[in-house]
Amino acid sequence: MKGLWFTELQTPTIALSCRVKQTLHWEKTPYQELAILDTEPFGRILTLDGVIQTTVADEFVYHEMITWVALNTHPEPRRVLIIGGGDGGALREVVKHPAVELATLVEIDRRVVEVCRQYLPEIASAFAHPKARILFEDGVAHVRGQVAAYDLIIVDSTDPVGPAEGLFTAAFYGDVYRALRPDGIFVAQTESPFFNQELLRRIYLDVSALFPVSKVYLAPVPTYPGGLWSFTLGSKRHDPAAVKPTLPPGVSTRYYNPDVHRAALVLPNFVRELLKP
Ligand code: SPD
Repeated sequence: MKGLWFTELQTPTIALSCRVKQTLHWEKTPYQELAILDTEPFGRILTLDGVIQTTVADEFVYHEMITWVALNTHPEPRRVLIIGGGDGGALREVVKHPAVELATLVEIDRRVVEVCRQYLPEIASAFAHPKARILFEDGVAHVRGQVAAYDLIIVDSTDPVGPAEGLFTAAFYGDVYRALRPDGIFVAQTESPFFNQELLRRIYLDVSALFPVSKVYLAPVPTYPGGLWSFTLGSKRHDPAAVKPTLPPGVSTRYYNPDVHRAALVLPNFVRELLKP
């Protein structure tokens, strides 16, 4: 293989490699190793500790699906909290919704935001939006201090190792429940349904124990392990499978639409089995 290649060891026995045109940025922040690479197949990519977080080629699927299923389930999502999401993709989607008055993004690592603003402007396009409030602090601590403060809480985290570990615990989900308003909705990225089955099952059962409505839904993200990604949603009142999702006028998306919303909630048998109590 000629040239420079980036390789992510996605599981102990599987790797994804892609050819790199140029390393645009590399640094060690106080939290992690951060790189922006320009790659042949995916364009610019953000990696943290050697793990692909987002690519300009497929980010729209992930960022639309982590936001719009909940945005379109809640009748009036006025106050939205995003935990993590330092590349800005989830924020870009949330501020599109006309009902959103304030989108608070809590990111522990300031450098992720600064570097993405510089190198990934199409993803990091909403940091200066008038509805956006950016806090550089620990998401777990932020949520612990809130009571009935948010309509939606979206956890757009890295994998459950290092800085993000606390975002995958039952204690954190309890704090999220308290931080949500009486008809609030929680959604989190919950890894691969092929390679993280125990984790996905445990999160779903923890979320189901708290929220009257709990769902897992799936979307394809080619650069994530296995290519199929899971999201877990807990809702105090509104059921994403029962609502008739419609995109607000003027909002345009590349992947999400109301049919995709409904279809994403239909699970294959092996995932249904996995989630059985
Ligand atoms: N295996 C990588 C999973 C990363 C999920 N979150 C990415 C954040 C993109 N905004």
